[in-house]
Amino acid sequence: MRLSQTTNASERHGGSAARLSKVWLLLPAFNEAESLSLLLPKIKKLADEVLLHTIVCDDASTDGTRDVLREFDDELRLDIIVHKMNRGLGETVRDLFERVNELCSADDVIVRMDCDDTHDPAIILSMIDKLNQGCDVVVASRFQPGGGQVGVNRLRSLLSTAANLFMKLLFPIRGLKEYSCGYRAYRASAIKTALAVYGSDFIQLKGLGFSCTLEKLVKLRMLGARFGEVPFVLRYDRKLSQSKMLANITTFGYITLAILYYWPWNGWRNHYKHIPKLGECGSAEGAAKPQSCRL
Ligand SMILES: Nc1nc2c(ncn2[C@@H]2O[C@H](COP(=O)(O)OP(=O)(O)OP(=O)(O)O)[C@@H](O)[C@H]2O)c(=O)[nH]1
Ligand SMILES: [Mg+2]
Repeated sequence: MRLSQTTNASERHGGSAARLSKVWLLLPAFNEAESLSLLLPKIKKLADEVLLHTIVCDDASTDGTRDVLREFDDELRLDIIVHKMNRGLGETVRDLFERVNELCSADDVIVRMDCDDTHDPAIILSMIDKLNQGCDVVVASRFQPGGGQVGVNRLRSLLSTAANLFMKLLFPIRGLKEYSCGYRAYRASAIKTALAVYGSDFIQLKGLGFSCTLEKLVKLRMLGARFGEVPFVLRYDRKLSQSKMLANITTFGYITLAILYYWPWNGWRNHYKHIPKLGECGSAEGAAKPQSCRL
């Protein structure tokens, strides 16, 4: 049933959505009970269109997030990782990527999105199409024609534009304008290779706010990943939970990342110069074995 619906969805989206088979949705959640009860029904709708597996990491929420997840568990067959202590976004996303790496196949799709109901799951179909056009990473971008943001105040919008320009200057990536949005789709083969090559250093900046979002782009760029974007409207007007983004720590994290990358003595750009590029590790399944790709 689900597979045949995938075909219908793919027909509506130019016939290519089905080529990459399963979609693994990764949700980092910290005190998102209210938002999750609005978001999960939308994810349920998407599950009628594609073969979807959802993995949630509840990072020691105290607001009933777990109860909401339990409520939807039957319908969505959620895979839930529970942290006993709040560990922050970096460690949560690392755990999600490591879990999905164990479960997925190389020709699957991995999507990571926020749980705060500001990201619309419906655009995942166009992200898959873009992956099928040859990208390894597709970013939901406010800066593509048709994209934008609703309900973001001027100061925040200015800071976000400045941060994105800063990142673009320091880490120019072809095909990319949106650096700070965590809503992205990845070829599972790219994530398998990244984890094989970098190991637990794929996400190294764990205690530094949301800088791990930029770090993943930089590490995937060093692997020769191809990037693309699809237009995306950030619906900040729907945000019920408080923002957990600590601007000071995240800014400090961006600066730390730039220093680690450009550091003249064995900074990342030299240290990782000779790593195998995507597609050079044999099959992606082979790349998942650390020994075959170790530096
Ligand atoms: N597991 C975990 N998730 C977190 C933590 N902080 C934030 N998150 C989740 O990470 C996602 C991003 O957090 P948001 O507060 O939406 O941050 P943001 O989207 O960068 O910033 P906003 O623009 O304010 O929404 C959400 O799904 C949060 O629930 C944390 O400490 N642990
Ligand atoms: Mg958010």
